[in-house]
Amino acid sequence: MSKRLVVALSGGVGGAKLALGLSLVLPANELLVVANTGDDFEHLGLSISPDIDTLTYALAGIDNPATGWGRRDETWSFMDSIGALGGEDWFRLGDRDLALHVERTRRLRLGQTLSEVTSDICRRLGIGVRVVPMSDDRVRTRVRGDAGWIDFQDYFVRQQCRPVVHELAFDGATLARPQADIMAALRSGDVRAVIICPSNPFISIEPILAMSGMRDAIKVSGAPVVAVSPIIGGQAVKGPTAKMMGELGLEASAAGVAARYGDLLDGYVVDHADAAIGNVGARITIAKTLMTSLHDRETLARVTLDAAEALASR
Ligand code: FO1
Repeated sequence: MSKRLVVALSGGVGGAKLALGLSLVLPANELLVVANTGDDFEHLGLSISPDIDTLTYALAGIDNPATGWGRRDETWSFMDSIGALGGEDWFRLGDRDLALHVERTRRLRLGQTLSEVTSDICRRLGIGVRVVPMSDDRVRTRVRGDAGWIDFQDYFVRQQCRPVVHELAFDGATLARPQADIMAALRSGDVRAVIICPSNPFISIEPILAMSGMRDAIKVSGAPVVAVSPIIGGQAVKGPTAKMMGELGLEASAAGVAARYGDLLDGYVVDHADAAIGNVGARITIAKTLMTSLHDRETLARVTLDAAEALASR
């Protein structure tokens, strides 16, 4: 059996962009995307999984192109009304998006797992690629700022990443069981590449890697591990990555991110702006890593897969 499966780790908007690129260059049954669930939270009585939905909407082509999260062609009647009633309207839930959260919450309360719900929603949205939550157990990213520990979405959305980050924690990560299909895939011997998408390493990728057994399973897979830097020329493409790295006392650079992944990386794709990156303990590929068009997403996906191929055949 030739090694056929690509396993991608993704969170946030940047990860979803590359996941879409990979879905355009691979047969659907050869791509499994691991979705971060550390950003999940309960809000308005609903179970909300932002990184799963950002991925799902992008793969279904119904994502909001301006924000990268939520759906396109949205209406906001619910948000307007709940605001007028004095309810919480800081986390923007469009009317169409809201239906997904209500339905997912209903099914979870019936005892379905997050994976089962995600799989059915992907089927209904016509997505052939496997989108798998990193775990069906609860993992929650928390941020320690000057005022103490806060939930991730409170930090990221309600406070717009203003708090200085002194520490991050992934509550539940050491007890959470990595989702069984992911572990089966990694142990199958059929994985030809593990791709770490250009997501924020701390809030999107580390919760996945923090789960017991995940790093080992990736190493045991025998597949080359290739990450795409989420930082270009010292600036995060989107979100608080660079700010957070500075506050955590880390070098806010492509090299700083590689150092964070440590010995996990075999390959590292960085932008032309970071061509002088030097030795980071992984084989460097220089490419255009800013994805603004569909063509960019597809091209970067090919570059990343080619980098993995070159490593596999060394
Ligand atoms: N991000 C924001 O900056 N503001 C929002 O109001 C917001 C709403 C939202 C609703 C659904 C969803 O799936 C994602 C949403 N996000 C919003 C993005 C989300 O907070 C982040 O994408 C991830 O949690 C971090 O990557």
